[in-house]
Amino acid sequence: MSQSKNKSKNNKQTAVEPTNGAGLGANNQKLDDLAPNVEDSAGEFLSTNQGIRVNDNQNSLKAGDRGPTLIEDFIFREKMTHFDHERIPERVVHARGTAAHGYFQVYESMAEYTRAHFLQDPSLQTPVFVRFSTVVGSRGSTDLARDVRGFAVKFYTQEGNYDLVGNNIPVFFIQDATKFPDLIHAAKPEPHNEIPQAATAHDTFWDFISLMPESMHMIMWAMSDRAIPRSLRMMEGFGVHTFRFINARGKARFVKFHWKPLLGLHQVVWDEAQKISGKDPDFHRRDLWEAIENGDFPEWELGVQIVEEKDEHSFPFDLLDATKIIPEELVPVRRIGRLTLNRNVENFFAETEQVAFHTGNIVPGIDFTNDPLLQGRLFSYLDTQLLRLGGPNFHEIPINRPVAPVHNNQRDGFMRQTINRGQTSYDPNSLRGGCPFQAGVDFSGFASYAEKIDAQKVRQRSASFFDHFSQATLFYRSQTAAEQNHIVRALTFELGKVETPPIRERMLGLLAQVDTDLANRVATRLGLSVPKKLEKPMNMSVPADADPRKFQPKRNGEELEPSSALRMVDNPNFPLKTIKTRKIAFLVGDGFDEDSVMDMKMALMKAGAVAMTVAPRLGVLTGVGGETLNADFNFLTGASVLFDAVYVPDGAASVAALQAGPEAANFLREAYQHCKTIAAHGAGVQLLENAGLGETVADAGLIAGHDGDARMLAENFIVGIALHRHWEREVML
Ligand code: HDE
Repeated sequence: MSQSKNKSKNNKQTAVEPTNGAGLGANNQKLDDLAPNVEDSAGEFLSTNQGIRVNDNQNSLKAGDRGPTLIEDFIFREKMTHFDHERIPERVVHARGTAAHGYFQVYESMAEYTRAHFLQDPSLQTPVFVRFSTVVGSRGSTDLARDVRGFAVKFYTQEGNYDLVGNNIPVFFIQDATKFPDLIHAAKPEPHNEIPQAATAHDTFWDFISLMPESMHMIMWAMSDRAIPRSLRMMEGFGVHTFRFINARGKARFVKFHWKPLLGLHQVVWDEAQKISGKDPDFHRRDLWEAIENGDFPEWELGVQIVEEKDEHSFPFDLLDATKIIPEELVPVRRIGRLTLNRNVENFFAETEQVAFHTGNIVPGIDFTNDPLLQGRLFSYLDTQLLRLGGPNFHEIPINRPVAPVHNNQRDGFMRQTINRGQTSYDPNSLRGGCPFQAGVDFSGFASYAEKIDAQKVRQRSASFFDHFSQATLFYRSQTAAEQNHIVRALTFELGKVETPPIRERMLGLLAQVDTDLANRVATRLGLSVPKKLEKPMNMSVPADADPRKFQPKRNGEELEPSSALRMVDNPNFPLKTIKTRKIAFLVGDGFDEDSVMDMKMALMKAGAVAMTVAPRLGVLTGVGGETLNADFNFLTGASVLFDAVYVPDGAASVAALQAGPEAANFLREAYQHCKTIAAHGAGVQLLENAGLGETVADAGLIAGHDGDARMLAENFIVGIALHRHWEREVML
């Protein structure tokens, strides 16, 4: 579909073909800005940090060749001191992450809604830096943990930096920022033994959750396949909070932000996620890196849900409550622009590790709301950077530096880079003609939205926040049968790892409020029954002098219609079925049939997929006609969980070589168990049968071509892969 079609004003969801970044200009202002800071030692002498050329980088200076090292050795001391100080504190949450550069372009002017400069002109490409992350694990933890993914976007706009610091799940666990340290302490490894790493499947997390019914909507999302994406390139992003758009006339509207991936929404299965964590803990990081290196630039469309101010109270939930979505059926998501990631970082530490996002980085035309979670974040992000990046000048670090000019009277502090000229560093001044001067609104000066507030100062939560279950139920009931089964399995896994029985029981009590069938299915697997009556009030997150019974969740009474936009399988927002960038394993040994390999490979490549060979050994393989092929993996390095689909080409000798050990059959069985598409050609069909996947297993994702050429087989194979998974294989709990 062409971009121009997408420019139409209607709100209908469309399938937009990925563009591979076509039309991208080289004029990325942020990359130009970074260029002077890039160091390249090619062809250069080794030197100290003072520029002294080093003659011997192999031996420290000693008193005699067997003598003690001399303190005079300034070269050794500088090298070692720098090394000793190489680490900075990892992020307290979202420590594990990966990032890339790119650009954003709006489809048509959004002037009617916002005066933000980067949303006015469809020909303007705004540089961005995007960091994806998991929340709970340490910096070196696995990518495939069951977790929320961070989706943080820094727009380097002409009016200064705008950060949209979102997640891949549109709601959050808690309603008030003051509960965030409790939530994170409960989720992180337990403090006495620092176990488990990057996992919520332990007592403290579920203890906390079981006492906080407001988390149930988020729990449904976190236990769904949203928390185990196939790729960072295949997940949605959300701003979560309700923000404000303000136009040039000062008219404000509420807005929620969405990112819609053009490659669709895809997941792995939990058994696969756990195995990938062992086989390749960098799976998502590698996937993003390789896609960008290969020119398969990931893309998302920015979507907005806009609500008129007069409609603020017309929903059965509160727009300020971050545990709620606005169902797309109530307010459609309008797609207004496109984000393309087209360049990997030069240096992980300098860019990905040092980038500092802050919800408070906004530009004129965008403003906050009173969402109490957002309000707390506005304090936290700046505060955390002061410690993590060592002082108040972290905005000068190249990756954080805006492309808009910075002039103010802030001075000094650790690591100050800017050399501020002049006698004055205060305002007002006359000695410097009043410079730097304030900017009027017409000159992009930021003026906060003048929201009317007339209230008492209270520590209180609005009663409009008390419906904790309606949307949890909505989410669960909007899933396909296979996806519901995954939620049952995930809860069974997580609660099965909980060692304190009352916590499991309390959770079953809460799950029963979401959906009784869900609670019963989990209870059966835990060998428990759903408690008939709850011993204590459900909500234990109440002030000291309050009566907990007054804080019980209330359903608003309206049953919400299931929303197909909430599921990953058959989600109508992602009608495009593509196999672009999918990795297909070819199981091959010496004696393979050349046509059977090449025909399939060409067909897959034409469809944008990547074919890789997995063989009993590495090195050069020779086909039956004498042609050669390089093995990309052997069975130790190339597990089935690292691929989207498997193909066994023709060639009697090749199949015999694969059958010499159990690995190839195991590979196929595992791919089958994970509901992947499998195809075999000619003699390759024998291998399927030996793996117990013969014709007795009737399945659309199991494609056997006894004869004929591989090109014909390829058509069915490609259709099968584009379906992503064959959920009819799912074993229901
Ligand atoms: Fe964050 N969060 N957060 N968060 N968050 C941080 O900031 C915090 C929340 C999110 O790639 C920290 O620089 C509080 C919601 C992302 O560098 C810290 C609360 C959402 C990232 C912090 C929340 C997010 C962070 C840690 C509750 C989705 C990674 C390091 C009020 C809308 C950004 C840092 C990156 C990081 C605080 C809740 C997203 C401590 C207090 C809701 C994507 O400041």
